[in-house]
Amino acid sequence: MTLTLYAHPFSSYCQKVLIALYENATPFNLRMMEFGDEAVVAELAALWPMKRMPVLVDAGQPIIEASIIVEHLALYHPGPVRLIPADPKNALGVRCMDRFFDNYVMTPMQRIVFNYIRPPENRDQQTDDEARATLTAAYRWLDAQLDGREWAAGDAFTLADCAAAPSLFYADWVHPIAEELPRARAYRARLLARPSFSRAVDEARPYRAFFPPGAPDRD
Ligand SMILES: N[C@@H](CCC(=O)N[C@@H](CS)C(=O)NCC(=O)O)C(=O)O
Repeated sequence: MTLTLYAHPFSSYCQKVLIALYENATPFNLRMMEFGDEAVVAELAALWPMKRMPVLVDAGQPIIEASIIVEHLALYHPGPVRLIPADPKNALGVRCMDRFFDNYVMTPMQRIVFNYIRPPENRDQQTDDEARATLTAAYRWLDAQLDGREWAAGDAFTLADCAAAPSLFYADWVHPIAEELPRARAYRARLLARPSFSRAVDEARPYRAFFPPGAPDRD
């Protein structure tokens, strides 16, 4: 078995897949998407013309989209940590939370960051306001969902937590989770203490200076 992951350790969607790989100690080769390395960008573009990372190559076949890569790993390279529950009804709940984190936490977080990357005269206050409003609502909803839950979809660590960890990590940097939402804040802290994510965070530490709006002096 040879798995190759096109990824960068600081990328939130790449971390989502790295967590899944680390959870089950799945062996893989990292094809590092180094800044400014045109050769690796050309390789990625040949695999996936959208040029988005991560892309997993399994036996010559490119697998795209972080959620689908985690599903692929659960199906073809399973390990002791079942990232997709065997019960289809429980799996639906996991996929619902995975969509929540991608659409309502990761996406607005990225909007704030991409808006910031623009030249100052092209930055758009409305984009920033709308993204922050989405994050505020998402945090509140999440806090209620987490009542009685250790992990995003229940008692077990799943795909939903792979999505939650990097999205909440970076979202809290650009738009902190309010103190009145203790369950959401404690959940983010639990994710940071999980060895798979703690490893991903440590591997990304050297790149913090590249976080466009500036990384806070904390995890
Ligand atoms: N829907 C994609 C999103 C992937 C994505 O946005 N990747 C970012 C890094 S976190 C990327 O490749 N950015 C490079 C670019 O935009 O050119 C997934 O779930 O994998």
